[in-house]
Amino acid sequence: MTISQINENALKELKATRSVDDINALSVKYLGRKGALTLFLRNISNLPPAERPEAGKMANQVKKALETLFEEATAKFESVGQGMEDIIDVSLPGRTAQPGSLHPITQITGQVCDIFTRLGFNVAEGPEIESDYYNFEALNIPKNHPARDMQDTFYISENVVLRTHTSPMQVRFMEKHDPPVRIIAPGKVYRCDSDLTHTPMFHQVEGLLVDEGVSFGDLKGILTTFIHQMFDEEISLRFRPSFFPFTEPSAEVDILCVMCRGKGCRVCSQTGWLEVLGAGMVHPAVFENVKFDTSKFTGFAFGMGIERIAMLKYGIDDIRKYFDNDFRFLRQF
Ligand code: 2NL
Repeated sequence: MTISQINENALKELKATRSVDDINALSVKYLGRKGALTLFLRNISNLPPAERPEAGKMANQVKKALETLFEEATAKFESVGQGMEDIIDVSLPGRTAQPGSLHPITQITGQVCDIFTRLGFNVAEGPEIESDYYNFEALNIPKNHPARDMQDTFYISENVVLRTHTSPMQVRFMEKHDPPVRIIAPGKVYRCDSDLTHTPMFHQVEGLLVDEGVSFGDLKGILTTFIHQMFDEEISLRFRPSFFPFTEPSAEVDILCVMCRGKGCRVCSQTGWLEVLGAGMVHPAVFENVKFDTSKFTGFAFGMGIERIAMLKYGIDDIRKYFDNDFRFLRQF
């Protein structure tokens, strides 16, 4: 083989290298102890004397050039990490980031807010850490009332709690705004309770409407419209007498079971009805606390658990699924 053939072959093979290891193997093949170029140099003494100087000069030039090229190629592979730019197929489709989506509880909260916004309600906000006054006292829940018991309320200090309902936002709103008031207050609430149907943090939406001449009939109308829009027009409502310290009269609101439509099933415990809301006419004591004129204004209020609405809407039987953060569950919404 002539020196220029050796040179050509070496250059051709250099082009096909993909890694530092490839370069090392090529270096051994051409420049190593038994390498093509080494053998050529060793055999120069066998050439006719007239050809030796030229052949020697050429062979040493090629050797130097190859040594430089191999070094450069090694440096290049080391700097780009084993020649990634040759290995990466730029024509492949990219791996896109998984787009996120809203948590099912956030989605249901949004739907509830949308329905009430269209009915003329504004959305109120407020702190999750509340004073004893806004969480209890202003809502006619006196000291020593069972709802204040240590086992239900997370206390931060003697007079500071994690809000146990979203009502304090409405009290704060009424302190700052004169009637008419039409608000809903969605958000996280906290109770020291944990089992199949209770988590220490859950979500509520409460609503409040105050104006002249507001009646229990208005409450029934608004809640009926809400349930028909949230579920469907065929779902009837049932109001049962109940008690809350902050409403009088008070009612629990049942809806026809959305699973069996009243026939009786596991979800409604064979009753045909589901308890989904609490409501009532705002207690005068609450109005007095926010200095509303009770001779002029009346109002209704209601509250519901978002997890419960979401469980019924999606047919989920265990509330803890909403808090496990299992993507196999969350991706379905
Ligand atoms: C339930 C029951 C209810 C209210 C919440 C309320 C708020 C103010 C004044 C009067 Cl500022 N009432 N809220 C009234 C009745 C029931 O919630 O079962 N919630 C999950």
